[in-house]
Amino acid sequence: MLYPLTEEQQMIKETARRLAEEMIVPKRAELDEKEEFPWDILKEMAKLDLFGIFIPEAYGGLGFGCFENALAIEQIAWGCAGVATTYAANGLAAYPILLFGDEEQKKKYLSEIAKGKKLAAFALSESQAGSDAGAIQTTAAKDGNNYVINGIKQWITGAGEADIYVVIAITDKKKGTRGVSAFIVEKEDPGILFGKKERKMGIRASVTREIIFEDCRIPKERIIGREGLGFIVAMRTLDYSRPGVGALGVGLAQAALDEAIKYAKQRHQFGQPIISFQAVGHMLADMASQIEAARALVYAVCQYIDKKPKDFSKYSAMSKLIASDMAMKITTDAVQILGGCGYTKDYPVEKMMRDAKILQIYEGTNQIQRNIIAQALNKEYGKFK
Ligand code: COS
Repeated sequence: MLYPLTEEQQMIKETARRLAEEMIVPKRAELDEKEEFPWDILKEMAKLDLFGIFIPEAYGGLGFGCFENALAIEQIAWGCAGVATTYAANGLAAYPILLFGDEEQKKKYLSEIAKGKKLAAFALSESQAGSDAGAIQTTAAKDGNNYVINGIKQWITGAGEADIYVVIAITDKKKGTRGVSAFIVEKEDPGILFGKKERKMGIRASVTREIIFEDCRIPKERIIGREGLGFIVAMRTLDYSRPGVGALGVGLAQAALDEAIKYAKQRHQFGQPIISFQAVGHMLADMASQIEAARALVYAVCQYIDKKPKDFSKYSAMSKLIASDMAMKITTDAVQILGGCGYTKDYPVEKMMRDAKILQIYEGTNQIQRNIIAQALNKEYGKFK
């Protein structure tokens, strides 16, 4: 469907698409096979100004919003969901600074992120704090003009490669989620170490590592917002970034559909191309319809967020939920249409199916998204009790 995009939006979309076609698609199988971090692609993204899309012009960005960011993520994910994860996770880590950082922090860190000079990573999860984000155990103790961080973060996208880390840690255990704070840690700070690199099923062009903080000492000015605001910083950040996961799902599913149609037109069985069989045609029709529905929702939610409403957690969760479940289904169906070929590494759809699975898990499992939506409904309809 032709969405009415402005000239700038069209340019962002086309720039990301061109990068995907010319640089990402030719390399994606190798990146996946070798679990290689795509530094050369990231350098090109920096040249194309793709890292600064939603960062204000005052901090070196392009000054657009969530929607334009989603347009870029979608096209990059059409090329490779692993590369798109690396790209989107950098944006995820920029949000806490953008939303809650002070002027100094924005000037220093956002401008480096916007220009692609430094990569950023968001460190919330721990081995015992995945869905239950409030159960983190990493601590940040005030010591004079410093905070001293101790603990282990797990499954952190970009860890080890990124230079800037937004770290969520406990500053006052007695206060529960109100005793949690957010900090900026630099890779060069003393006491930050990187643990094992996870060997993943998919999105293997992105890196996922543990981060170990051993008496990691940072200046007290690196706190984001104030003490006790960290849980809200993390939750708001996820509200902004989850539609990006939706966009990633839409791009990935579109790529799988494109492959399935191409194959169904050239593959002959019983003397005709398999696309002419109703069984295959109906599968393709369902796939195309579900992609358009998810795309419409993701775009609408992003445009709603860009109007800066007070609360949009429910819609953000819906866009992530619908588009990621859709991507899992469409990539699985694409493998089915390609049959035996689809199950081999000679065709890209098996990678797409492996890549899609994580979208239902990261940035909050889809079970958590349903909880968020159900909780919001309960609250909204409470007045009718
Ligand atoms: N925006 C602003 N504030 C929010 C918020 C949001 N989206 N979500 C929660 N809060 C506030 C609540 O209002 C509450 O504030 P008060 O203390 O003032 O009442 C506080 O945060 C605690 O909220 P809640 O009680 O709902 O927290 P829970 O511990 O029950 O956890 C969920 C809520 C499940 C939503 C949260 O833990 C979550 O999102 N988990 C998934 C984490 C995740 O996505 N991990 C992926 C890795 S990060 S890439």
